[in-house]
Amino acid sequence: MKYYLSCFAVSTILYFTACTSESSTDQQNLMIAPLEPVPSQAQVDWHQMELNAIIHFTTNNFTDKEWGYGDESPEIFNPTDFDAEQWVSILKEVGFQGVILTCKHHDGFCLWPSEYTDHSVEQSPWRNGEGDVVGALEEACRKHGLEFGVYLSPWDRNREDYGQPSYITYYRNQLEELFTNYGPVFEMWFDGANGGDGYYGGARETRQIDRQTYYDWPATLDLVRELQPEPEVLFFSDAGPGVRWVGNERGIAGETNWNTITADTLFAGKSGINDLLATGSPDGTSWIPAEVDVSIRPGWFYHADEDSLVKTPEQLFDIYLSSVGRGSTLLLNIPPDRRGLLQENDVASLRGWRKLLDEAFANNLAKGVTATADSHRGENAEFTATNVTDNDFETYWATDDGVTSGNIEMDLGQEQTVQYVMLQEYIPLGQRVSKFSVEAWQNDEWQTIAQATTIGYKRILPIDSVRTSKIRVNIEEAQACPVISEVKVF
Ligand code: FUL
Ligand code: CA
Repeated sequence: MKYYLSCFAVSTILYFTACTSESSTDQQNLMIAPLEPVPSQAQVDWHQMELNAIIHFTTNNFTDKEWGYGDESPEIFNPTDFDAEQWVSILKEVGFQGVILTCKHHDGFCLWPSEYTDHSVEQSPWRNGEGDVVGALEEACRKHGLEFGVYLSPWDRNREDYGQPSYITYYRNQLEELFTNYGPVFEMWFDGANGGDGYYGGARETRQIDRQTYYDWPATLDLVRELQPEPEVLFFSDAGPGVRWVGNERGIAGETNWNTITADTLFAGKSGINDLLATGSPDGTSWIPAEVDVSIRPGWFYHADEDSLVKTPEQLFDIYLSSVGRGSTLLLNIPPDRRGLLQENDVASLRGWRKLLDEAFANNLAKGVTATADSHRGENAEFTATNVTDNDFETYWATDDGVTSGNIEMDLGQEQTVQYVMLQEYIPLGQRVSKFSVEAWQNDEWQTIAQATTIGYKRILPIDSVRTSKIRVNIEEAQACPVISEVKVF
């Protein structure tokens, strides 16, 4: 009896041990290895913001210029009804998550009372020299729950010492002021325009700097990282390292849009560089997603004669499709007018645009429907196709390692008119899909209604109004097993 008991005990222990070790091996096999490079948490958060605004405001408002020469007197800066709360409340209302301000544009005029120069709001009649645009906007952002970002032009046409080492110290001192007094900053914009003619303290001449060496960017970025260790600041420039320029100012990301790129391939003057910025490269060594910066008006700054040229809600909607709809974040410029308010036409366009977005994407016809796939990872419930219709980015359908194609079918329950299909890859594990198509069930067979390459954080495919009861997504090619968070149908 004793013998049997102990035998039972031993075998039970062995049995449980075997089970546990077997299931942990299973778990290990099911775990999806990230496809490097992958985004940092700050980059994932940035992708999820989708819509950010940039505000261009300075003495240019009062001279009607796009690039101030640097000899503008601070006396001319005098908005009559400045109200940063008006900006932020409207931006929030229409869906922006963050706002970046030109704290200093190429003309050198500072929108905050910098202790390192007199060329600032402090010398202006606005609020008797007591005003602070940066502070007012930052405060309004915090109050309304928007992220705050800064643009500080490296090129400075006002500074006498632009081109010399002392200017770099000046530039860094100003970054320190901004990050210390107005942080945390979610994104820092380093503009690519550099050198040329300017006032330069009265010299009125043309100055060239060596773009590769003059600013010593690595040291400047390290300084900023020290000033703000947490949360991570995303640095925007032509080549990142946080976010890259998309290569045009028309609001258009590449139809193929990899978040990955090899930064070394991006040096000024290389031909085809703008195309590369728009598409990225599938074998890029860093995660540096493209940001689509574009202005709601022809210019970046406000000009009364452009009041009739504000982009229409329909134009903004198209820009949304070619930016957010191609896996980028949109950075839309809205310049306040001479009063210091967002102008009525811009506000009307923004609201009209929001209405179009809400109408187009209000009703996800695939929400909660049963989805089936030709296979799913380990035949494990954690990776079933139904994960793509649960409206949760964190749950996904995935295939086994080595399986780089597959399809997901969604039964919409009844005939519906489909105008957009939206897909999302679970980018924390890397960007994978390089070719896919969408089919609709029509006249008892599958008809291809869209074909595309990359997905990334979000891909929206406009469909020519199709009536169908079933949609099938075919992942045709991927760099590793596809990991799809969501498929939505509108
Ligand atoms: C460019 C600048 O030269 C424009 O004035 C504007 O600030 C735009 C966003 O970036 O490089
Ligand atoms: Ca999901």
